[in-house]
Amino acid sequence: MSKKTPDSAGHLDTRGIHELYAEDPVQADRKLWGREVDPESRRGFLKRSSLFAMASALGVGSIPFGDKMPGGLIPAALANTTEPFALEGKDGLTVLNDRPINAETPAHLLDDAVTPGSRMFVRNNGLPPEMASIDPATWTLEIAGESCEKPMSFTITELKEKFKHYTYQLQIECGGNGRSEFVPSASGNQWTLGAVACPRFTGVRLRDVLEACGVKSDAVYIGYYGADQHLSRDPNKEAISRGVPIAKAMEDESLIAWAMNDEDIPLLNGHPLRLVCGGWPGSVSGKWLKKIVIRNKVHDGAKMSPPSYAMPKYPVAPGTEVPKSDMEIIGSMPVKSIVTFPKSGITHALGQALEVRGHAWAGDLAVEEVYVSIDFGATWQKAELKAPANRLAWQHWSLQVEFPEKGYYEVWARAVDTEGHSQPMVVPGWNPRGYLNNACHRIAVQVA
Ligand SMILES: Nc1nc2c(c(=O)[nH]1)N[C@H]1C(S)=C(S)[C@@H](COP(=O)(O)O)O[C@H]1N2
Ligand SMILES: [Mo]
Repeated sequence: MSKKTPDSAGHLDTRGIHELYAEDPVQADRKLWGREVDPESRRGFLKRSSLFAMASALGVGSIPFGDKMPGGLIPAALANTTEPFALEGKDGLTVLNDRPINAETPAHLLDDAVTPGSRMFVRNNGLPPEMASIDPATWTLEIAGESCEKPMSFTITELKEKFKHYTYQLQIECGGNGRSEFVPSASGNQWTLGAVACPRFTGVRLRDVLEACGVKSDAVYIGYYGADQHLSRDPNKEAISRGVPIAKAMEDESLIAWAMNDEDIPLLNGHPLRLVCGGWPGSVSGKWLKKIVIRNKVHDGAKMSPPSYAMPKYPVAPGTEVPKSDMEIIGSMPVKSIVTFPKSGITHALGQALEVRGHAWAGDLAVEEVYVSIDFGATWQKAELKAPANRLAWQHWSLQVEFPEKGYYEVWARAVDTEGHSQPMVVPGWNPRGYLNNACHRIAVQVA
């Protein structure tokens, strides 16, 4: 971050928000909320008996559905400030870490139907290649591995000439999106809601390229390698090298892409070539793609083995230590939605309907229904839901919401997938690394 300065040993300050809280809660509040917060409210002072205290802390007259507000809930209104930060080519992202660079997009900046490059989150495990070192004209992609019949190498021009081009809008969400809400906290980037995007990618089908190189009958997985470096700069170590089962790799929508929204892919998002396997944890969509291996076993690259990108096979109590042998690799992501309009914290005039809208997605599945509540989940109204642009694209939903009287409201959104799974209203299954939090997003609206 621009304001950070190295300490005497030359280390940048990349402490997470939890460490900051332990050290200096007032500073941490300023960082998280953009202002000082009453220590009581920080702890979640919101017992029903203190609704009056809460209303005054929020600077509102009343909370019409306060009797339905769950005890201990921290009001969404306290979480609506985000500090913009300048990251080249990005606009308004919140930076969570600068070594490696990790930045998420505030929900209200994800309002576009197709996410522009400037608003696509960045999740780096290592050090990206420098722009000056990338020459798309000489960049090569190698296809190899023990289950590849004819290992080959292609330039980007060859990929473009030899294979048919496809364009799909594909949803990518980091497996750790929402991690910040787990208690006890899980280590890693404290993503809130914005490690998700749905740009339009153009490239060739992974399947077509793999088949041109011959997929042996014993193939079960593919793995990728990118041109980024391990944080240690040790050339023998990979920052990350993950992959997907062969069936996912062979899907129509699994792409080797060179363009995003009809332009070069932004450097931080994988220029000049990346893999895109929508609907799965973003970590399977390798950036700065140099090599793909066809494997006769589950790929064993960096961050492929539990606890990385893995969940306990059974529900565990918060804080439990889970043996690696009891964890399984995450596949399709769960159903989820966000409210992208209005921005949390707005004031709205009583008597006028408010258009509330956002996106919803469901991993490999589609979203069947989206519901909205303005009374802390006591009742739900069905939103209008559009079909996806194509399979694995997010879907847009909207609803005209009317408020019965003045006061503080929260608008909650809840999506249900085509197999009937609903988003939970509270943070679901705690897990050691804080993955798959698909709890309902809620925004604060003051009706005056
Ligand atoms: N080579 C490489 N590919 C990578 C990563 C990385 O650090 N290096 N991060 C992965 C993770 S964890 C995610 S969530 C997505 C994020 O894609 P984005 O940074 O373009 O948003 O890229 C994936 N692909
Ligand atoms: Mo990720």
